[in-house]
Amino acid sequence: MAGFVDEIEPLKAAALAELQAAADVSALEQARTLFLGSNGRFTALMKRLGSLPKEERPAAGKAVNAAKAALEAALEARRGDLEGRAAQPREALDFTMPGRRRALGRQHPLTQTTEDIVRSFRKLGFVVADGPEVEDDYHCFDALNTPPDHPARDTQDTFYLGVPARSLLRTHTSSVQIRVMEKQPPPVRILVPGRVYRRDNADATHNPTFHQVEGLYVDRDVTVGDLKGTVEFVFRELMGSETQIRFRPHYFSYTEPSFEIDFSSPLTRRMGKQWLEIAGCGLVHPQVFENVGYDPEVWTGWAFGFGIERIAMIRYGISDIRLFYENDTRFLRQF
Ligand code: 2NL
Repeated sequence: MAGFVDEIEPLKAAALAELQAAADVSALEQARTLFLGSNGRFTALMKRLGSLPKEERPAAGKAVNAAKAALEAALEARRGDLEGRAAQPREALDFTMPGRRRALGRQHPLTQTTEDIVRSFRKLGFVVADGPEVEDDYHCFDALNTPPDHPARDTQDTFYLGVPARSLLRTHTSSVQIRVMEKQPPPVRILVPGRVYRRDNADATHNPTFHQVEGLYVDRDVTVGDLKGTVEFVFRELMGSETQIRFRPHYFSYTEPSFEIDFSSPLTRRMGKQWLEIAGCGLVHPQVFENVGYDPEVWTGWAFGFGIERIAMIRYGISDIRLFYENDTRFLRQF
């Protein structure tokens, strides 16, 4: 008995080594025959089981069967490896096939329009500033000289968040200009593009969130002439060299005097209009300068603001603002 059981492990180890060493399926079959075939070495060992004394047979049988099961499992695993390797043919390469065309992405029409606006103002020495979309009512309204009972502050028009206290979603990017002036002394030449929020229902020309760009210029002896020349330069760059602009008197709490800006070009005539209202502007109100700590006796400035969607709609002939937010590639592909 001792002799029989002691032979199992070395024989199993030899068989496993042979199976592992087989480099292909036919070598594996040879190894199998050598150990597990009807005349194989392991089979021979099993045949000797019957000649053992009866009381030794159960333990010896158990040991030899466990070893056989291990060998069969190793055999199947090795066969799987070798067949898997053989089943992968070398990739057939056809070097005459045409290449796969890669679709080129493009920028959203609002991004393109914003970048065109920024590019024009950069030529005049303006730099881009940005700031928080979640604002407080001081930076969005009070600092801009907006009276406490002004309708823009109404909960019907502005998204108030409640937490933190007095917080709201900015209704214009003027709040960023206030923050810049609080932090740096004049002169200032900044451009602030960004997302703004108003409680409007969506329709062809309104959306509760849209984009705006505002500009601010502060220095000594700044005039309405500087303002008008700047606006004209930028709109000609943006809307074509035939563009004309005109200023109409208006009222904003943060500028004095204030103007609405109309423009006229082949684009407006395409829309059946001689003049289209496009922006608002004015000379910065002395109270706004007081609020940020600039001396209004020394410093003068102008500011303007307009909607980016509106500019893009006119440039590209888009009739519904909601198309900008749907991310429908059939729309976006066209720009
Ligand atoms: C519009 C056009 C405007 C401003 C924005 C501004 C910003 C500061 C001081 C003074 Cl910090 N003004 N921005 C000025 C005029 C017009 O936006 O149609 N708004 C309702």
